[in-house]
Amino acid sequence: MAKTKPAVSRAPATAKAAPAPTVGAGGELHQTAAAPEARITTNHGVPISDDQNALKAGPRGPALLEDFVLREKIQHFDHERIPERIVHARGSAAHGYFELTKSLSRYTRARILTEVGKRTELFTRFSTVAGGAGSVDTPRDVRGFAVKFYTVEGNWDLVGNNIPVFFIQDAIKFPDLIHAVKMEADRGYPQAASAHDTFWDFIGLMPEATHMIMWAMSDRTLPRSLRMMEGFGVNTFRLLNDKDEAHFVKFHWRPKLGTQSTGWDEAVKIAGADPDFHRRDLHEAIASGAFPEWEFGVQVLSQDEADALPFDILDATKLIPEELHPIEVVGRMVLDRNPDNFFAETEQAAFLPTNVPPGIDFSEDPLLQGRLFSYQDTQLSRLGSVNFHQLPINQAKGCPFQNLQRDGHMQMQVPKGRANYEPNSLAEAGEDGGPREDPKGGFRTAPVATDGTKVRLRAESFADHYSQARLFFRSQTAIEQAHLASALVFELSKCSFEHVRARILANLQNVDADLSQRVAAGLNAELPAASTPAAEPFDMDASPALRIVGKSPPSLMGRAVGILVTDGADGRVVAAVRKAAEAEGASVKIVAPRIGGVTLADGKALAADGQLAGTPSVLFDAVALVVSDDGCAQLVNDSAAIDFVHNAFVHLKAIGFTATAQPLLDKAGVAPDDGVVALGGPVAGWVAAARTRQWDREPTVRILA
Ligand code: HDE
Repeated sequence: MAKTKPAVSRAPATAKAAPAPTVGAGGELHQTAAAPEARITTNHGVPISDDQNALKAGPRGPALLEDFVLREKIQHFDHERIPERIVHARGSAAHGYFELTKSLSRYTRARILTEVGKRTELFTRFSTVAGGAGSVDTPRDVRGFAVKFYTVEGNWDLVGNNIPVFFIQDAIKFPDLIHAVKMEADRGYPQAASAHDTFWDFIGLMPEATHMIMWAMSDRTLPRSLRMMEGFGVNTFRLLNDKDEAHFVKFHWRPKLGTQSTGWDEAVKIAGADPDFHRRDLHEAIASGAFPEWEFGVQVLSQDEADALPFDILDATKLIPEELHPIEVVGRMVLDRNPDNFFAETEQAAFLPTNVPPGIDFSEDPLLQGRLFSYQDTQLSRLGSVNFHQLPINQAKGCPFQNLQRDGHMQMQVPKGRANYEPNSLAEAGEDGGPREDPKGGFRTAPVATDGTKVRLRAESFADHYSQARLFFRSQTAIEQAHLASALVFELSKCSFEHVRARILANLQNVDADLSQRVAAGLNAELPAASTPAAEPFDMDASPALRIVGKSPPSLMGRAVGILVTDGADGRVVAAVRKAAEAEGASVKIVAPRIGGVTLADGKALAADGQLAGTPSVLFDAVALVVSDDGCAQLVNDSAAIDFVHNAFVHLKAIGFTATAQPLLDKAGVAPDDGVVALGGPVAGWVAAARTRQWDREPTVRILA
């Protein structure tokens, strides 16, 4: 028998709007709607009187089939999931706008690129590639950077990555690449990791991937924040002006916060501490009004300029060094609004490289050509209907969209009249004849001459697989080269096939002798002879633009600072650190042994943003230790506190400390250096150290290849 409990009333979430909830006979909480418009209904609008109990034959009896309220609710729940994206399943997105600052009317008639000052609404989704939708945010992986501009001439989807080149040259190899990198077919692991047999087996046999591998093994694949990533259209597109004159174009995004990365050990630990690290960071930044911003740039080339390059502009494994052909900044993107609903917007967003407004066109890049088919096609199984363009997030919001396509699953529009074909002469009978072609304003393809014999061949001009891999490696700073070599050692150490490791080393010999020697030494392997390249690599002038180190602005803008406090801490030091960090645009979090916060030396309470064990220092760019003698005496016996300090040190972060924190520094193995700064007086020294990583410390805390 159900027990009868006395009725209790609890404060409802919206105290004014709804009356107090009551507890029913079974102890369940009933929240009653105050007004008809607030009441819960079935999907068909029938008001529901009891959403706590299924209809049963007696209180202890079986449920009745008649209960349409129960059936509808459970059935909808059973079908809540849709297939995740085949690649780029894990993603985070935001709304924002694009503003053109310089007209490209010489090259294009696309209004989004010619109307200076006009703001165009957009939706941008960032993603990892290999992991499933529930995987972590910080694996070593390429990041997707997909922007949907709702232009007045239809949607333009610029579906790019945070790396300007790609693994393969021809779309027909894409399923193989993705099968090789994703979890292995028989065992279902590893999740979101390239460090395994099948990936490196494939890569060793695909020398064209070598340039991309340089990028993938660099710190570019460990972004500190989605707000701190560059973006690239990767494929070569065309711009087409009023006279139908065509130019090649490469698209670029440059983050205002600079390009910044974490270290590998840090990324691994972040994955445990906060699997949603990037998603949370983006959401919190936008919610706090710190709107991420990117410059939008183009490299525009005539056919002659493209022909003069020492590589083929149609080959997506090549970039155009900006020292060779500058990037012209012509606009900016600001992300200023979080999605209201993750599923309806971020999950249902469908990006299509085929979405281009008049004035933008494709090149013959064979990778791009395959993409032009794939994205539309994949939505049919992912979103389940040819009408996915009618979902609010995918609609062409900047302009009307209408044609004579009809019906299909989930048709949400109600087309009027009889005109569902054309040509028609219904107008002559006084009826609506429907929409018509616009030969002048409509999309036109660049009138590019083309002829050729049907062949399955790779162009000779695609044969050089190593020159740009070499360019990338040799353009890096010594720190970045060491990270890249170490990443190769790490990944290949997870590859159990000796013959695959040898093949990769043989390929690396064609990139750079020093690199291949360092990797071989890191594997304790013999260095094999170089593999025979399809085309002899050549040396190019170094491109400093390909580095990350030195590219972030000299401030704490967009970074996170953690202050570890205990009871009895000096509140003046906490306030000084907070003020200095916030003045430079950092976000500050107080970390305390208990979530209820601490009582400072002056008796005042200080609230905590995070509890020590759940808020490790990997979540911050710089830390400060403001503790009392007693507090420190306790922390030296707490591994969470020791790890907090130790990891901040080995992850090359600035550590500010009050003299009272010295025992904790000692226990955590912190040796004094320029980044370990006493917080006795002014905190300017700590701020200066916190603006960058302590690269000089690295050789003392890590053995790199
Ligand atoms: Fe994609 N890619 N891709 N890709 N891609 C998809 O489309 C594909 C490629 C990129 O946030 C899929 O809607 C083929 C290059 C991003 O929703 C799929 C080829 C670049 C996203 C697909 C490529 C990208 C995708 C999976 C080789 C950088 C996520 C779900 C010819 C320029 C977009 C979907 C989002 C997603 C196919 C290569 C970027 C399967 C066949 C090169 C950012 O259609």
